[in-house]
Amino acid sequence: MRNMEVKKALSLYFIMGTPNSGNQDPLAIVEAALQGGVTCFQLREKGLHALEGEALLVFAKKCQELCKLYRVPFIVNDDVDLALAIHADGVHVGQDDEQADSVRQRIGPDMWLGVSTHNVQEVRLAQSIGADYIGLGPIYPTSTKPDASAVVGTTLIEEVHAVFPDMPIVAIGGITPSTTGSIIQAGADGVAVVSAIASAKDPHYAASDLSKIIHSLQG
Ligand code: 3NM
Repeated sequence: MRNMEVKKALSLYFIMGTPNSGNQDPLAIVEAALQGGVTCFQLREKGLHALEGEALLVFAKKCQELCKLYRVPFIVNDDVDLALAIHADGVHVGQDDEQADSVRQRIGPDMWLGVSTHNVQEVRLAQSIGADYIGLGPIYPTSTKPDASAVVGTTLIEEVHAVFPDMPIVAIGGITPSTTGSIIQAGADGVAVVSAIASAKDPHYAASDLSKIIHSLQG
């Protein structure tokens, strides 16, 4: 069942673009994260010196190849044209990106659609247009997304999980190994992180540490 497949993939959802890689090789970070046990990868190429055009296409294909090797879904943030061009497994959009209902029409029924949400009303709308999962955040303050909206805390996870028990939920924003437990306990199916893995001294260790914590809680 697709819902279960999506929930499983959300367990440890790694998000990255080249601007998040500091002075490390971005592809090496992606591979280390996959080796460490991330269960989904999203290419989010945003910020200073973000790749565009052909360079973005080439990088996206390399990320996608790595994800295929590790049998992990490959999701593209925002850029529906890119996702369609390379047959990504899914697309993730925010509230400011292309309207989610038009994205669903463009990508068809098979590709996964994820939508960033910040309150119950946005979750209801996301569900009505056929989102496969929702991102909920920022749970904690984050410096990775300068235009992030107000911090929502774990209480919003509990609220959304109570109202939409079947909706796959991934929590995002400032999540670290020490806060992962409370997020899963609040009802999220997983955690989405950028800096906890991309900015770690050892991304492989960081991913496997998070993976162990999540698996110990999910059983
Ligand atoms: N979206 P980090 S917060 C990409 O609240 C993104 O929708 C957010 O990065 C939202 O794990 C965020 O480094 C950044 O805090 C998450």
